[in-house]
Amino acid sequence: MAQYQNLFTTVQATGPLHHGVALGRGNDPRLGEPLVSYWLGKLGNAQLGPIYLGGLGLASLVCGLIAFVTIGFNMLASVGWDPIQFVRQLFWLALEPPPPSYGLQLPPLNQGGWWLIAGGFLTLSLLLWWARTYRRARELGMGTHIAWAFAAAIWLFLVLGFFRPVLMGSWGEAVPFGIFPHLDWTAAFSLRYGNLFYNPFHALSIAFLYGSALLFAMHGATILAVTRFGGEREIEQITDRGTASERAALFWRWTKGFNATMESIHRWAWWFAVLCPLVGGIGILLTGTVVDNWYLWAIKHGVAPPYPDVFPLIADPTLSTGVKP
Ligand code: 07D
Ligand code: 07D
Repeated sequence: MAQYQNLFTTVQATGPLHHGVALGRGNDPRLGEPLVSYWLGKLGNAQLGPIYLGGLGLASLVCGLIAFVTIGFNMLASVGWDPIQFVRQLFWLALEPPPPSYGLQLPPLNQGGWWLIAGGFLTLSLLLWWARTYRRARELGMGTHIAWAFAAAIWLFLVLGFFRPVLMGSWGEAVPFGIFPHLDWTAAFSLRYGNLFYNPFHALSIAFLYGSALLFAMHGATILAVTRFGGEREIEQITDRGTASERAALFWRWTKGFNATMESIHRWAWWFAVLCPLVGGIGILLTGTVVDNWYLWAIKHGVAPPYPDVFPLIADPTLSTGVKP
């Protein structure tokens, strides 16, 4: 019997093109005529468009573009406006926040002023896009689960670039814009605060990150494995449990004793994904504000073993320099 092979093959069911449900008062018209793309159909739905842009979408894109162009031109200026060097060094280029000496003041444009402007527009763009996800879901009569999951990511973003710098009293605490520079910041942040591995919220965040990948793999695999019984029609299988969800449930009950349901698995996925940046943001907010050195914190709380007594007592190196962090 031929295997129902569905990992590399897709069933492309294309029906008549449609614009979607009618929109009520106060909505803009949707843009563009829908078209069908065979290659898009390989990834998802073959129908492209029409798209709902609306005021929020437009405003968000404009703000995002201003941020993007501000970052790009500052990077270009940093290589003397040489387009070749711009492309060659792109991954290493940065738009840095103001130096610590400015605190939370407004610095000159070339001393981090551009960074503040770009960050402001990027933040506006994200918040506007968030409002768009909220409003579009409402208009469709959906729950607002997507908007709240997105809000969890925006929370971490705001902690990194706004809440924590404000609490620390300096924009200089924030993350630079740039591909490798933001990784350098991440590594330096961990070192500065005594190794982020000892931050329990970082550990929790990692557990939710890895857990998200595991749940995603298990769920994707389970549903693909029962699509031959109609398992991908998840809603039908929730409200009227058919042979697909019976088999999926039995598989997991047999192999690990416990099974999620066709509905609860999505709750698991949502919480794991949301908790990753949510607890992560808590961990970052505590760093430097409440805890100055996670390694010493871990020793104090019996998480990490102290060095044997033969070594001199360890003090926080940042304190011994006389520089108040
Ligand atoms: C696959 C959805 C699509 C999104 C993509 C990213 C931009 C940046 C650059 C204008 C999963 C679009 C990229 C808009 C354009 C400029 C200058 C999402 C998918 C394809 N990081 N990070 C990346 C951001 C932070 C860290 C890649 C953003 C923190 C590490 C990409 C933010 C810390 C590594 C990127 C942000 C941190 C990365 C791939 C904001 C701690 C990598 C992202 C706004 C959390 C990886 C070279 C991806 C890499 C990577 C974007 C914040 C650590 C450039 C927009 C400060 C350790 N980060 N990041 O696929 O390859 O996400 O880096 O907060 O190893 Mg980062
Ligand atoms: C970045 C949320 C913001 C993004 C938004 C989207 C656009 C538009 C455009 C599509 C990702 C913006 C979108 C702009 C896109 C287009 C076109 C979410 C973001 C709003 N760590 N670490 C984490 C691991 C170490 C460090 C989290 C592992 C070292 C710092 C995660 C390891 C040091 C921070 C994680 C490891 C270090 C983190 C991120 C291993 C470096 C953070 C979760 C195995 C030497 C962040 C509490 C997330 C955090 C973070 C994983 C190691 C530093 C779980 C697996 C010890 C400074 N690390 N890490 O959801 O929350 O990010 O920490 O070694 O700030 Mg870490």
